[in-house]
Amino acid sequence: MMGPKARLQPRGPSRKSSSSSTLIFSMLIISLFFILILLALGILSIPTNSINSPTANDLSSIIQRVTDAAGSEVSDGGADHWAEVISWEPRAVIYHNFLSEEECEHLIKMAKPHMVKSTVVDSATGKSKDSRVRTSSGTFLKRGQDETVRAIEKRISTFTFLSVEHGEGLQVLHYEVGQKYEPHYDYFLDDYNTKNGGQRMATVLMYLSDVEEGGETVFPHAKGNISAVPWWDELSACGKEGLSVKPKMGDALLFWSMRPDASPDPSSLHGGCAVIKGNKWSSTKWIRMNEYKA
Ligand SMILES: O=C(O)CCC(=O)C(=O)O
Repeated sequence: MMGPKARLQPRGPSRKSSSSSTLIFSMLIISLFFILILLALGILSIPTNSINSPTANDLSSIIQRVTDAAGSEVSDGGADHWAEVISWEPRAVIYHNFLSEEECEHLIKMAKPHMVKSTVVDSATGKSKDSRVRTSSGTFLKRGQDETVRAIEKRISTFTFLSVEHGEGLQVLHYEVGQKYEPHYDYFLDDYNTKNGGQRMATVLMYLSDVEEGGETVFPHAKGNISAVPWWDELSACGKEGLSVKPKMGDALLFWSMRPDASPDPSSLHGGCAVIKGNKWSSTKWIRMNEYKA
């Protein structure tokens, strides 16, 4: 039996449990506040599938699929394939390890016996002429010349979304020490050269060799912070005159000579800096607005 002192009281929330839930709640609010500050400062980021994420522009699977679809025997040794947008004016992107070493060697081997001094287009007549602004040597391969060329052309078409039939035959170029190509446009200023296929709208420049020094592809009228490229310190004086790409065997540079409204883009002015040390081999694919009868 309970005595009068042991009478039961109705139970209210105890002081101890209410103070601990206030503490937990305050800690949650403080943590949330802290996370918001870190997000605002950019120290923390929320994972997204945006184009800035490394997986969004990882091209390994596309390269693999294109290589398989084209039935190429060439293996790329598991190289890393990825795209890097380097400029919006002009629109330009580097596809890293676009070609395998074997493909680069194959193009050089096919071209070597046929190299002749490079020419430029005379804008008055539209005909080719010898010039001091372009001192390299080169040759054209036929579109679809062999299995390797077909595989490369199919891959270019996949990455540019432009059909193989709009492409001129690949041109293979060789620059020795001192040789260069002064800044120029790839689009034409005459009517003669646009009869077949219309204007050149895009160019894919593939580097078939590394170059020890010089030989950069330079865009002197590119907009933006040209010295922000990670390879700035490795560029020659000519390379520092604009946005530059350092040749690396297997890499491909895609840039557009036409704006999306099909007007010529003056910021696409580009040239090949003189090679200072080593040799430069490259291959160019010019892509027209319409079908190009090869
Ligand atoms: O070799 C280079 O870097 C530039 C080549 C070029 O401008 C071209 O082929 O149109």
